[in-house]
Amino acid sequence: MAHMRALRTLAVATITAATLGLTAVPAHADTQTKKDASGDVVGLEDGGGNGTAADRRRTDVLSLTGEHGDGRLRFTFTMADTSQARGGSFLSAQARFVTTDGSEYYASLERVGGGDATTALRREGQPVTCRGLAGRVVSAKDRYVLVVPRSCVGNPDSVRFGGVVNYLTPSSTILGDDARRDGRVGDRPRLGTARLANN
Ligand SMILES: [Ca+2]
Repeated sequence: MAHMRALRTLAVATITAATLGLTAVPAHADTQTKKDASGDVVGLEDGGGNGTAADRRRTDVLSLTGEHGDGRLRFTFTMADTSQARGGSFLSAQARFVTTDGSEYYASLERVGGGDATTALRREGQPVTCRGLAGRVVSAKDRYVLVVPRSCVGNPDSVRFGGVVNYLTPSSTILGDDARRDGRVGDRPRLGTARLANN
């Protein structure tokens, strides 16, 4: 019987290896896209106004896509408009995600007056040094893209994610749009319920 068990173990191991071999070849990232309503940008200060139509378009998230695989997390905000007013305007696109062990992270892209994007990563509110963290503006597609190496966030099995865009206009109006809420912004971006697994 011991021999049979050994054979069975070997067979299972072989089948598992073959299955892994088959599935590992076309490596792909687990992807989820959350579409968000158009025109649901809100003013964030009492009596602070709702900005101009152009201001609201620059804040309006149309969808947020999360991808998890190939050694990184990638968050793509598709916007109504990624142009920005010159001068004192300030925009931030923040992806919030919670890893399998419950740690909360924010990856953020920030941009002043339509200039180059800068990025930051925080864990439980504290800055995290992360080599390979990247943020870019894809103007041709009106997208903000954030790339976070998995190694910077503890190589999680899966994450839940959400995101928000905030815009401070040159006239000091503060606007916001949560990718998972219509016409409302909470204290923190709402997370999705489905897990984005690593592949
Ligand atoms: Ca929106």
